[in-house]
Amino acid sequence: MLWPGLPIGCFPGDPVPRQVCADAAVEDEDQGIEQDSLVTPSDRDGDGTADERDGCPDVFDPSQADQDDDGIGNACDADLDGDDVPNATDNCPDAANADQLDSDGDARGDLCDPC
Ligand SMILES: [Ca+2]
Ligand SMILES: [Ca+2]
Ligand SMILES: [Ca+2]
Ligand SMILES: [Ca+2]
Repeated sequence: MLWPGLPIGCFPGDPVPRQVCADAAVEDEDQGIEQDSLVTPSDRDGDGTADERDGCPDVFDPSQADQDDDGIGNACDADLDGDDVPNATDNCPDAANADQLDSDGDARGDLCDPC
């Protein structure tokens, strides 16, 4: 028998530590009401990194990779390489080249153009 809202296995008499089941029940009842955020930092995307330290609090990115170290994780950074040119128009989205130099005009910046 399953109890709605509780992790599978959370029912009276089961071997899951009682605290795990109790926490799950509390979260379900509170529905986001600020209450024990100091005790249990919220982790909206459930990637194991608390929102306040999560480079992308709404994107599941357990690696927390942040190429340009700007505090915005790669998974949600509109400018991965931090050269102030948005990924969509950056001719080297993974290499900082604010000048966008493209000597041979093939739409790939010199910095990341193999030929
Ligand atoms: Ca995240
Ligand atoms: Ca970043
Ligand atoms: Ca860029
Ligand atoms: Ca670039």
